[in-house]
Amino acid sequence: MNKIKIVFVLLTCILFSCANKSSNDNPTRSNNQISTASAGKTPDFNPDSAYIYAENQVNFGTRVPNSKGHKDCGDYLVAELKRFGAELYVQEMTLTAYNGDRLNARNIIGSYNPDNSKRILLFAHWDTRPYAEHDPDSAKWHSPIEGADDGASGVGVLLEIARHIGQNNPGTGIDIIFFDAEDYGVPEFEKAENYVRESWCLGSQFWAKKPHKPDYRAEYGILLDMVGSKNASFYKEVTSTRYAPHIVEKVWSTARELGYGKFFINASGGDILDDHRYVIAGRGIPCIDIINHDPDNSHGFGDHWHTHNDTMDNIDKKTLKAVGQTILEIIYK
Ligand code: AHN
Ligand code: ZN
Repeated sequence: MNKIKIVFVLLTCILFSCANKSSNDNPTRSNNQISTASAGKTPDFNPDSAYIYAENQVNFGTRVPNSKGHKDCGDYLVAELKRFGAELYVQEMTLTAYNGDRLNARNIIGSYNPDNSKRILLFAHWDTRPYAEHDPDSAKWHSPIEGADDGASGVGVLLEIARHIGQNNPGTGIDIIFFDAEDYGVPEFEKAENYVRESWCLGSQFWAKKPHKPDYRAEYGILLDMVGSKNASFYKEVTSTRYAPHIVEKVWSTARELGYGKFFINASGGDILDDHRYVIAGRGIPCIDIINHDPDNSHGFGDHWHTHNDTMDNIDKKTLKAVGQTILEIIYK
């Protein structure tokens, strides 16, 4: 009798683990089935995929608004988010740059579980800077940068996160926004009196005034900016700590628990003008910025920042993994 019971229990266990496995591997989405299967288990972020998603962007060439590289890369990002099962919103805009240039721009938005009122917003900018004003060679200041770290890394990590969400529904509402025209700010070689703070982050400024859904709400937002370089250090950015201290703590402590304390430094860094500011100010959503900060550099960023050295050679899969796994842990736990 007891033996029969044991065999029955064993068989039930085996059956259940098979059921879980097959629903995990099943790419078609059915909310109940997949969220049960995924409960409590964070997927394994694959840094090789994130690296390839960054490299694919760089291979389109520089992604300055109005260029062919920009158009092609935007189409690629739309196709990837669709492939990963997101519901797409593409916000097309004509923006005016500090110098009067008219920029054809797109904010590319992928949503998961669009009807869930509990939402997390993840964002990064996908455009690249038209200038390289920190390049040691001043003859090259006026040409656009490759932006492997500054642009492609954050988007690459978010695409790998989208792939997991599409395969393994966490249940929570997730919106991934690739903002355009973040990096068209007044260059430092312009006269100081021509400096305009609002020349940065044009895509997020547009969205903050006119979100893809009226009255859009999210519990909180996380911006990834320059999250790919070797030995990156992410300090607790000042605006993030002011408006979303609980999210800063949650992300930094999660990273530490996962063994990524070398990247996520338990100290305050600079106060950075970035897309998160406009999402906080315009929508009232508490947001943080995970951004590589170098306190020893006069401009506060890595040596390759806004130079022609911002290439895939500086991208390290260990950094992509630290950031991507930490965000997945936050989403799934
Ligand atoms: C400024 O340089 C004003 N803010 C940094 C935001 C940025 C530029 N992120 C990437 N490129
Ligand atoms: Zn930049």
